[in-house]
Amino acid sequence: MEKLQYGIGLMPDLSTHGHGIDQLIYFLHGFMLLLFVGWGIFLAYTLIRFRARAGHKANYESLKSKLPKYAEVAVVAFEVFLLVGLSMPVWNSYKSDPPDEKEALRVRVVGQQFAWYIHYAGEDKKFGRTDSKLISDFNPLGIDSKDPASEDDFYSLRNFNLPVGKPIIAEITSKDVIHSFGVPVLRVKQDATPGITVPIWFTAKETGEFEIICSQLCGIGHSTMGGKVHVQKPEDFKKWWDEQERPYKKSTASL
Ligand SMILES: [Cu+2]
Repeated sequence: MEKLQYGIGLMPDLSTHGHGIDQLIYFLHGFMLLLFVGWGIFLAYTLIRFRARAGHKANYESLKSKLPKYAEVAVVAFEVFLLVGLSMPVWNSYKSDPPDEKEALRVRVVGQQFAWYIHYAGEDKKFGRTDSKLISDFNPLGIDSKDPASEDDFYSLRNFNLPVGKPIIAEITSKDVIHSFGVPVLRVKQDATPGITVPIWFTAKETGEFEIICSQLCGIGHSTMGGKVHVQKPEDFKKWWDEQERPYKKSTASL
């Protein structure tokens, strides 16, 4: 794994869907830079041109009447262009292209103050039933051990292992307050809201260890609500997967 270079600009994009998002961010920042420079020059001009001089009185009225009406219309039109012309196509191309369910690895990502749990469905690809009433220190996700689908389920805390090149569908939710699941290098950011599950998807292009952050101020420990994405080669991921303990597995001895 090469060390990531964090220089000027965006973090490296290691996702397959991030290109349009990056282009939009660069365009908007370029545009804001233009505005900043333009207004800066205008401010400097007015400071010099209308500086206090003996015999001159301040005039508060004249600018009001001189601002042409079409300037306001132009601002609104440009904002509509940004939204409809640039943002919406990027959003649409991402949201209208979910990966094939059969191909993808589906996980649940559950936020809580102040950590992320990753719930894997196991070989049956079915998540065991969850119920908030079953949540305890020993069962942080409230997984119902009586549901047969939970037998091969397992979860990890703060560590999200996934295979490189495989589409991932992550169902984002929260146990307590609103968090936001963010993985900057995978161009992933989604609010985690209690009672609501929102699926997102992405495919990692390179192996490595990358940061998970909470992108929504969620309480006193918000800044510590991190984690790691471990993008692994398929064979390494398989090895990791096989090594995971299945806490809800009924031991054959008790049957
Ligand atoms: Cu949070």
